[in-house]
Amino acid sequence: MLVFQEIAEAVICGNAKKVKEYAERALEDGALPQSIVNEGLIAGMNVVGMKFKNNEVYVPEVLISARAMHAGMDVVKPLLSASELQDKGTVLIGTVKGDLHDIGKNLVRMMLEGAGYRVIDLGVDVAPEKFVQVVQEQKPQVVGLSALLTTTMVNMRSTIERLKSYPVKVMIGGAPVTQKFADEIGADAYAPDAASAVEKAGQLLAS
Ligand code: B12
Repeated sequence: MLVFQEIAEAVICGNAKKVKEYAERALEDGALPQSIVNEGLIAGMNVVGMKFKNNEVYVPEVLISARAMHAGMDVVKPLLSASELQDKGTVLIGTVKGDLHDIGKNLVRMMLEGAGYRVIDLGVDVAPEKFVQVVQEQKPQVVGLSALLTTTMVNMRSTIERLKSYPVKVMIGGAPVTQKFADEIGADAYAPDAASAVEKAGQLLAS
């Protein structure tokens, strides 16, 4: 659909007003909320991520694009959550200690909510003790850890170690994370993107 490309381009340009407008138009035209997220918002943010990596854009542009992406998220989020109302299980999610990146984690949360999971989001810079405390209180079946920095990936290991004595499955993700690293630190699952995170959560809950 052409409108997905328009959404992605508006995210890349950081035009929040246009992202909102195109997302609303896409919905009116019958596009699925998940497709707007995957083919428009995430696709656009991926390009921004690549441009940042290649020094073609800098931090302010990235933040402006992230804000534009959130404007689109605000349009589709109520529909994603309402699309499947059944409670499939609870996932506790957060970005690990020392790490402030939350765009990908928020996408994973929204996709999980859209797929019918109850999600408790602890935000960013979450200490291992905090994960443990909320696991004790809320008894989620799955914990999702996000890290975008090679320097904070180690905090996934310490969080998993502390969660070992609780009946939860841990799923990890974030740009520098790999299946190999997940195996090394004893994570139950790894997913490279938000759509596969939903799949993996389903597998963990079924196992
Ligand atoms: C946006 C961004 C920022 C923003 C963050 C805004 C925010 N609210 O998140 C700001 C400007 C604040 C920022 C700051 C910094 N950043 Co930064 N940032 C990025 C950037 C450009 C994009 C990240 C992003 O949002 N990608 C888009 C999302 C959709 O992708 P994603 O996060 O990978 O998420 C997907 C998957 O990984 C997966 N996933 C994510 N989480 C989870 C969790 C689970 C459970 C699962 C299953 C899956 C999953 O699903 C997601 C959706 O598909 C990346 C470059 C890049 N290409 O990744 C650098 C990058 C991550 N940043 C980097 C750096 C160095 C920093 C700073 C240290 C810079 C500085 N010198 O101050 C600070 C660190 C601050 C801190 N303490 O965290 C480096 C990291 C290098 C490294 N190897 O460690 C990168 C790679 C840029 C680079 N090439 O140098 N950053």
